[in-house]
Amino acid sequence: MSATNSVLRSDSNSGAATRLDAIVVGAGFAGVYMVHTLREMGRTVRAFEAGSGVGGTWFWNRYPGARCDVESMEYSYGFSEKLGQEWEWSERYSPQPEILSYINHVADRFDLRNDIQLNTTVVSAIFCEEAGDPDCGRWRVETSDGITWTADFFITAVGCLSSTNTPDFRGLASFQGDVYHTSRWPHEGVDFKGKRVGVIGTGSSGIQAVPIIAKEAAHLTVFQRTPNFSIPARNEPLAPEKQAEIKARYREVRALNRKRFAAFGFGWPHHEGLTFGREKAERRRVYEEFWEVGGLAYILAFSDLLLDERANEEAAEFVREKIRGVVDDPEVAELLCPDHAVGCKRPCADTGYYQTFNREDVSLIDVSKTGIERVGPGSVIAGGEEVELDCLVLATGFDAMTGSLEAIGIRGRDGVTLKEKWSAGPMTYLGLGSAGFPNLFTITGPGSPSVLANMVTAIEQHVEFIADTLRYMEKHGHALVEPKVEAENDWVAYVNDVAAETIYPTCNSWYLGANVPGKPRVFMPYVGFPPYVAKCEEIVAKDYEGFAFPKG
Ligand code: NA7
Repeated sequence: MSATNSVLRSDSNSGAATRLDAIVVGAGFAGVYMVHTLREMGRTVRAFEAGSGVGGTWFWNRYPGARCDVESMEYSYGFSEKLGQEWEWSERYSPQPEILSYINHVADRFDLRNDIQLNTTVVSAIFCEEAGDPDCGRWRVETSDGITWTADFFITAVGCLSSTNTPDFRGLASFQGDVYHTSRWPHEGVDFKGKRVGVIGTGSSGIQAVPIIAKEAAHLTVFQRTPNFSIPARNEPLAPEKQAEIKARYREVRALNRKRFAAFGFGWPHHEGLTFGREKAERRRVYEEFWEVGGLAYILAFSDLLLDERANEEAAEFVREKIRGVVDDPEVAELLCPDHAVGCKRPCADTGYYQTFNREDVSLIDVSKTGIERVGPGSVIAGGEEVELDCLVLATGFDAMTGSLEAIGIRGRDGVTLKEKWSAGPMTYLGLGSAGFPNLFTITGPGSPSVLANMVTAIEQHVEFIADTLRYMEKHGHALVEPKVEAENDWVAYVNDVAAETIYPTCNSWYLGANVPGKPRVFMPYVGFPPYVAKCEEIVAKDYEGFAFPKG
């Protein structure tokens, strides 16, 4: 387990089995910090990344308008005070290229590139348990370059939104024009000038891309299965004084990050109260205040907004009124008004989305009843219409939270794959590991807050939990760790019970796997980052309650 054990590591990739302390899958925010942390601990580690660069989601999602919906000053690492102080963000919400530059800067600044192998996927990862196998008690990992590696620990850092969801639209292969998926956008960009463009999907990616594509294209048609709530982002340049003010309080703010959903609250109003504890006029003033602040803050306008359906409906109706106020054509406005609870699907933060539908050269087609019926060589047939198109943009999202993990080919005890074990929905303890898969850690795995928290903060908490666990194991002479079955079952039930207290399970969302046909309908993220952190701390204080440390 220590660095000195790992003398067989080869940087030359000569083809010989290569022995490491840990293998990490992915080099986005999670993989990069995991590699850094393990190296600081003196462990040997190699991360394998399918992309030709680091950055994960920010490497792949290069569609026009791609931007983070968490504020820049918050969507960054907190582990290094110096890093935080020296990096300057230019806008309130960072555009994708800036976040990609940041993570590249981190890889260089901490000299991590030698331990990150790009353009490489993990083909299989098998936990060896045969007595007599020289790798018994270790992971044997095969990569796409034909090399077999072994490691004590196998750590996934694959992100929650990385496995692309490309629906099997009838006739898609016959389409003669170009087809793009928002999460696999060409690096050289796309020129839509003079083109008739169709966008399928109105989640965050579609909602960010639509206003920009509309400005360029000859005509844009948006195919909408379900409207989503979108709050104006009110993005703006980040004033140097504001940045300096936050940096002066960085330490305090980073600590707050783990205690509150949104630590900064710079410019965010903060109300503890329940919706109906106030007069109607006062409630409207609060919604208006949050609307003006912009972005995801809106779903925190009142503390029961995600808990009480009646409270939620009032806040949702306020947004519908705003949509009706912006969109000129009342029929189009009605189509754009969601009828689910606000926040049930992740809301979007947009720049000019609803206004785009006032353009003469933009049409909206409701496919809620028909779906996409067929794609022809030069058209899409949906909603009872045939629309002629030169190019098609699929903004159809991801096989979220489990897709990338199940694709890796992870095999634990008795040869069982993670995919088999999770066939009725993901089974994890704390979202960090799964019984029967010793020394496997899943950073921001299903069952942890992940996408319902600030992802970077959630990642840091998980990486540090894993690092502490490795230290604990070394101190106590444990070679293996895995969740106990009972603890895992209880955790999964608890995650579902917590979600059942909220509005989250009341609509079809990727949180539930409802966007992917055939996927088990299970609410995957744990609702509540601060209680989760407290729970993890309690478990550690009780000598890793719920984890077993089996003897080889
Ligand atoms: P999302 O939020 O999953 O959005 C995907 C969109 O594509 C959504 O409107 C879907 O409609 C639509 N979709 C998916 N499959 C189909 C089919 N078969 N036919 C028609 N329309 C379809 O993905 P994004 O990439 O926009 O955003 C993901 C997250 O990234 C986002 O939440 C932020 O956290 C960042 P549906 O709503 O399922 O009816």
